[in-house]
Amino acid sequence: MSASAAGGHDTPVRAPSDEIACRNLRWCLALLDGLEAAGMRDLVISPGSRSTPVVLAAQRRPLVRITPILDERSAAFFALGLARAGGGPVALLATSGSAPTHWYPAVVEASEWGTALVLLSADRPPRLRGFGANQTIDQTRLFGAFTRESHDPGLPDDRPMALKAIRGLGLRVGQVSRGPRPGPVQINLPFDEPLVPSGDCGLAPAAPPAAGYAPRSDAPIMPLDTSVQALMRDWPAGRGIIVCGPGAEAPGLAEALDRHGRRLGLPVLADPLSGLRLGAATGARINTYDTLLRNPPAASRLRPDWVLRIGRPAVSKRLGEWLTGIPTLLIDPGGGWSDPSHDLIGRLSAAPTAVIDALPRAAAIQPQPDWLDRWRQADERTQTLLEGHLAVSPWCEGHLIRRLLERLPVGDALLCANSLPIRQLDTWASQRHAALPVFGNRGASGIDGQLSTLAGINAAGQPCWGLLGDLSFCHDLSGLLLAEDLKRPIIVINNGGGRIFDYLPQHGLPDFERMWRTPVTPDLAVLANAFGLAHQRVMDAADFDQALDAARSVTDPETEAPLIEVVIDADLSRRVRRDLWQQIAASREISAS
Ligand SMILES: Cc1ncc(C[n+]2csc(CCOP(=O)(O)OP(=O)(O)O)c2C)c(N)n1
Ligand SMILES: [Mg+2]
Repeated sequence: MSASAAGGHDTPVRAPSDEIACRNLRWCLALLDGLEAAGMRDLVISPGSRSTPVVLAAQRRPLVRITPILDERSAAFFALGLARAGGGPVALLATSGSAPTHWYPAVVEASEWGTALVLLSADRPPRLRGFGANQTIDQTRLFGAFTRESHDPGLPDDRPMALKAIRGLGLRVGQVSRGPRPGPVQINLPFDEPLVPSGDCGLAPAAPPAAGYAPRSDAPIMPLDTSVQALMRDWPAGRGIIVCGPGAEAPGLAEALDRHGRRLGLPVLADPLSGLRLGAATGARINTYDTLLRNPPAASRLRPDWVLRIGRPAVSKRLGEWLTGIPTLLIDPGGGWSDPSHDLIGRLSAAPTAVIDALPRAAAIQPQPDWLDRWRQADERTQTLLEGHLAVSPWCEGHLIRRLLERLPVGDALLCANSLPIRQLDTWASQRHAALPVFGNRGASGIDGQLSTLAGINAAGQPCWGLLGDLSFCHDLSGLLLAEDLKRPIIVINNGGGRIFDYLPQHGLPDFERMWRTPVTPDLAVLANAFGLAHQRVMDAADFDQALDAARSVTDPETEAPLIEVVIDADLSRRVRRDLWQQIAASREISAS
């Protein structure tokens, strides 16, 4: 019930400061909702001011039992006992400053024993840290190696995505605290003042707390950490897709995906860094998703009910946005939590091939050949449109990438740098008969260290070509000292600076060229020569073919590979790319898939 409905008046104008207090409250409600979904039923608090938003939220959660204890050290040992006897996780809450440091001995004990504690340390806003503000210390990573994870999500934010994220964090830390290696997990929670709203923030009235102990429900709808058997049993209903992100590749996976993907009618979207994108086409593989999802009717008709993801989130931003909100199952043999949209409903640390081989045992997965056919049709039509577009457009990255993929010798690999090169590769690397290992530093997506990484891959015995932007090349000039290890050509797309920014909202801001695009002035030929590398500047397709042929004809292992500088007119390239997207959006054939 809103304030106005309760009082029968017009909606009161809320003081701006109340916005902060209400935001704090909504943030904490979402966090507690996530923690409850992971089985948290007990919150042990010690009195304080900064922690107020969490207390106010907990008072609105009838399933949460609140126990106040003055001394934080004692509170933490009490929580430890609760968790030991009743299972966990049990949450602890303290105000900022020295308060949470008193949890330390109990945290150490919980860590050594393996007891599920969730440590909620309220904090002052980050802007006050390190400036002598009252009752403000560095609370991040306060417990060092004694917590399984420690998070510092920043000030509350009540936009829907942020609330979803903090709920997801609550669910995650609750799960992590429970195992497979149970133990304490910290979330540091900074809050701005005011901490107490003057009204009810438009929220429904709080339900009365449950009498006595609430029955503990340890399991969310589907346990996040699960077994293959449980995963197959609880598989969601409806139509699904498999997304293979960066690093997905595993022994036997390509064959398993081909076998079961086709039989079960499951489209397999293969990221350029998945190791599964290129090579003999399999019947279920979809490569042009980043492009075809730019067609709104297709994007809506092809939306699945669930996603099975292997590997890290895909390079394609468009795919990531489109997948947001779809229940996701994650297979990660390393036990990772790559879930940036907070949509996980199941998570399994297992060999991906074993999981794919088990798919036919999932009762909920009924073969749906027409679903896969629809995807394949959209993929083929997009492919045709891409070909037609390349045939008539002026020299740009599409031509370069297609030609490079045609000519890269079998057994060689390619390292593709951030940021436009990997995006262009995502668009244009859609066909090649032979497999091609593609490397990319997509863990943190830096433009740093590309030449050094390339030298390392080559030094490991994998002949590897480089495809870099002009800025990423210059960022790692000292990597050219390793030129001896660069056994294959380095292709540098010189488009006059960081042209990825041309596609971002910063484009057109005052001083855009100097502040964002930051073109480099040195002549790449001079740089290459200074490090003993041959240099060739390429202006069109014929030049490029000739440079590739010349590079491939060098068989002397003592000869260092050349630097091939490909000059691209970035404004023209951007127009070509925009044209393509418009054509895709308007394509009736793709819409009808
Ligand atoms: C180490 C690091 N610094 C800064 C960035 C931010 N950044 C992302 S892309 C980019 C520009 C890259 O320019 P270039 O290599 O020429 O590629 P282009 O975008 O022109 O294709 C920058 C500075 C980053 N990702 N990593
Ligand atoms: Mg550039």
